[in-house]
Amino acid sequence: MHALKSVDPEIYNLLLQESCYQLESIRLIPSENYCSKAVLEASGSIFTNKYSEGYPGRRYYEGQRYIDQLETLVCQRACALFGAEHANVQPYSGSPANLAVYLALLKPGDAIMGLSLPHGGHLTHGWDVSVTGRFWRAVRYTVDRESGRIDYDAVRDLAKKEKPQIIVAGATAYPRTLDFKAFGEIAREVGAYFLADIAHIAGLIVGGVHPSPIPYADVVTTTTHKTLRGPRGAMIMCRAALAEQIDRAVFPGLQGGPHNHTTAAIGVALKEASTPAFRDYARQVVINAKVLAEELLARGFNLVSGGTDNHLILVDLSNKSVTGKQAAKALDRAGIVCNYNTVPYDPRKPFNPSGIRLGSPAVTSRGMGPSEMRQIASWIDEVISHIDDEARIAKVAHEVREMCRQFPAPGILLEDFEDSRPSTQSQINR
Ligand code: DSN
Repeated sequence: MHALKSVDPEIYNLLLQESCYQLESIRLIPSENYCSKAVLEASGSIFTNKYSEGYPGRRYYEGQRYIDQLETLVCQRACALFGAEHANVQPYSGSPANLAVYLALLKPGDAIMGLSLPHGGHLTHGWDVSVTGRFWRAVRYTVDRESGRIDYDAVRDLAKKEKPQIIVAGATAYPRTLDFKAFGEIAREVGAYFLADIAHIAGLIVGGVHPSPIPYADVVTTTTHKTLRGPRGAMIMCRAALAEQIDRAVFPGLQGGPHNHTTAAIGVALKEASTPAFRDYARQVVINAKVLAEELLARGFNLVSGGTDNHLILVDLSNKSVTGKQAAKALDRAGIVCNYNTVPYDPRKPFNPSGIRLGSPAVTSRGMGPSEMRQIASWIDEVISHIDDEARIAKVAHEVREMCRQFPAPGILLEDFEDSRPSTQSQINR
């Protein structure tokens, strides 16, 4: 980090502080993770210097002898890992990937049917404030009020009534296994395309602990930085028959030049995700989430759907006399980072909802296991039960830092910085 330090000490210092923060806190935001040093090296590489609008062998710029090889290799890795017929690795992130699918397959005003955002869906599955709910007609399915789960008969009835042109299966806050086969059948029954947005669970799918949508979906989108543990980016996979439409929608339909440094880093992540060690990782993510869920249940926390099948837990704090925002902020002061989140049928507003969302991908990447999950549940309970007791929260923060020191975070080496380790509590801006 010599060059960064001498050219821009302010950014260097923020990077150092963020590195310490990521090292010394328990990161439970389920969409976050730690990517490897190798992924970071590819992401921070000189591939960023090159423009390459177009696709391998069909570019609008010369000088593509290595970039063409790079993109071809990464697409091949994606197809091999997921069993897809075609992959496009150019989308800048998950939202543009989903937009590209709609641009490719829908006309303005067609209907997108997706899981309602407050029930665990995503903005780009047809929510009002998103372009996807403005340029297209949004049809929203929900989870069942009692079970907290998707009711596939209700989804089928809604699809038959509304006749959407595309049905989206995918979520940001749904703790249960998605039945992609059922979604595929419903889409076929009503003549809709089926898009599976697997952003949250891509790593679980390639790790063999969540069923794959590939046999059932026309198109699959995913981000690459969540359970897949790659750089911030996205991919679209589809049947060969849709390849040309999808590719034309990404470029020139929506985007200009691909971010080749990101393509390279996605390639590294896909290689890492194809190893037996990654399958072990995915299995452990699910085990850790289950243990954390059980420990929270034992402490009187209400979990949406009663538990989890995947990497994610949605806690409804209505019985705890704290809001999601109060809880998330107090936990952050204790060094436990999560996000406040609406729960299905939440009477509160999204900016101060009733829930918090927790996930196990990042802590599992650090090698934490069931005994650490038990400890984390105990700290969460302690903080939420003593939300106004700053001394108690500071005590937990100290214990959290002590535990974090025993678990190195992939990709973060303080030796990369010239400065000695800052005395964290004073320098980390919590
Ligand atoms: N913002 C992501 C999440 O936190 O789930 C989804 O895109």
